[in-house]
Amino acid sequence: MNKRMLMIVFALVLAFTVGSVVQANVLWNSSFEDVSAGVGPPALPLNYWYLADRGGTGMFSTDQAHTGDYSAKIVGGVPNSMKQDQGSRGGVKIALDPLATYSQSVWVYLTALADPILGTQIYFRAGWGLNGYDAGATYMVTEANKWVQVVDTRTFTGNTECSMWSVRAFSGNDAVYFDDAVLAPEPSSIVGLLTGGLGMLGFAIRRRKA
Ligand SMILES: [Ca+2]
Repeated sequence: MNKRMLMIVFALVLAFTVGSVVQANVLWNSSFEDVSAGVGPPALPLNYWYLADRGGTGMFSTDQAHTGDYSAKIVGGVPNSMKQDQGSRGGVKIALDPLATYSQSVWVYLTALADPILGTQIYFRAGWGLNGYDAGATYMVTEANKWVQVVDTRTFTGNTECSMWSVRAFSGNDAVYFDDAVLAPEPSSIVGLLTGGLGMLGFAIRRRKA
């Protein structure tokens, strides 16, 4: 195998490695199937997830599940809100690239609509440090008693001291179920990274030849 072939193979392996690492969902226990003892404050025994200072109670539940056996059930709280964050209060740090474009989504099962016409508001938010928050994304779910997926694409603009990610439903005292939450870089971000990586590789090769 000549040097050029080796370089191409190396580039492909690099591309594949970077691609697989970057594409991963950065949320822990995103399908709520790991019901072992919770990491984080004992107030919310959802492994890797906890209530976001909004009251109410949170639990793993087999009442409803979008996939597997479990979902996260939140009753009460203003709003019904759960999150993962950087560990300042015992949570687990998630790896958020503050400049990347992310796809964020969650499946929601509402047991009632907060407003019979407008539906129930779902709100995503990412944050940096203790008080730095990105602009949130708001959606209205207009159907109850079925699983509905809420999807958003967003470029975060926070600083590098990330991170926390939360999802909320403004559903009052009606039970809300969440399942299969995803926070993952968009393919365009991956393409950007790959292009940059391959560009640097080309630059390195040219430098070697020069
Ligand atoms: Ca599940």
